[in-house]
Amino acid sequence: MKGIQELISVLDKKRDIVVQAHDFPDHDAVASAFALTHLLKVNGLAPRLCYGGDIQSTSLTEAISMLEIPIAASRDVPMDDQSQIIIVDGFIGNRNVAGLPGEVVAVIDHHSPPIEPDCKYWDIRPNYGSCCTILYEYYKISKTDLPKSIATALLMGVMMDTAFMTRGVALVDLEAFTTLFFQGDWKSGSKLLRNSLSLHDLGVFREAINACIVAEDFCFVPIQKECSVEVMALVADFFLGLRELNFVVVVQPDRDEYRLSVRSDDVGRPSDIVIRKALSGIGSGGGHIHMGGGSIPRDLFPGEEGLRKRFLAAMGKAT
Ligand SMILES: [Mn+2]
Repeated sequence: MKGIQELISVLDKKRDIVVQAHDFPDHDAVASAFALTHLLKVNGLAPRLCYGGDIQSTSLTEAISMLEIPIAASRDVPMDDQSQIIIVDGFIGNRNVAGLPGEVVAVIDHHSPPIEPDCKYWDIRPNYGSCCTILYEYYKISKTDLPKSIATALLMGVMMDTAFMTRGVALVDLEAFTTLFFQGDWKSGSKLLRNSLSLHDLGVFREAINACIVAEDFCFVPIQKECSVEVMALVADFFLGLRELNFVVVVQPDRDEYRLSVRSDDVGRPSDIVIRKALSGIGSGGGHIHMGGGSIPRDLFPGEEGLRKRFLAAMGKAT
């Protein structure tokens, strides 16, 4: 089993260490980065903590201030070619998430990797429901005390990625959930997660309900309104909750690209495999069996109907 000591053994103590959550991070990514930073500090290192892109989620912004997580945008963290970057919860290839300077030395993730990482240390466990569960095990194995704020952050990450223990749950996620539930502040944590939406988001739902195209159990939802990654994910969850639907794709324009959120209730059509097939040659995507995401640059976008047909073909259905 890999763990914190194996990670530390590949780090150069004389060079900067930066723990980075993926672009437009979610609760799982920020909590994993927060927990890892503390664990490195306990071991005498002085890592900095950052994320790529922006934080678009209001509930995550609130969690960061409630738990006093010292995280900053990558662009505001001084980094040079000598910086050692550790990526958590979002490995997209052997380059930095936000394309910043520095060397990616380690990856800790629970998404199936697009390619085998080419770095000194990697610990990828695609069968885990959340990256926070991996960090929970790092604490457990190294017998490190979990401060309440970190236990709460990890608990929120586990609850978020497994949709409160209803998706992609491994036995170890249940163990992490049980332990963290009693060590963290589950009341504040779950309240924040359950209140992720606001009245401002209703317009997006209204548009999604009007625009969705259903073919058997597949629902394609093109949205024109700009919205956050989090709201898009909640729209996808909403449609998957409709009894007749087992596969959902939400697509939405965001500046110079189109973003996608995918959900599947069918292990025969894993989100990550279907999205990679559907976007082959025009974009990139990944994720897990039950949820996935991706993007297509605007100039390669095949149009809404073109994209819907690509998904139908990727699922082996006649178009
Ligand atoms: Mn995750």
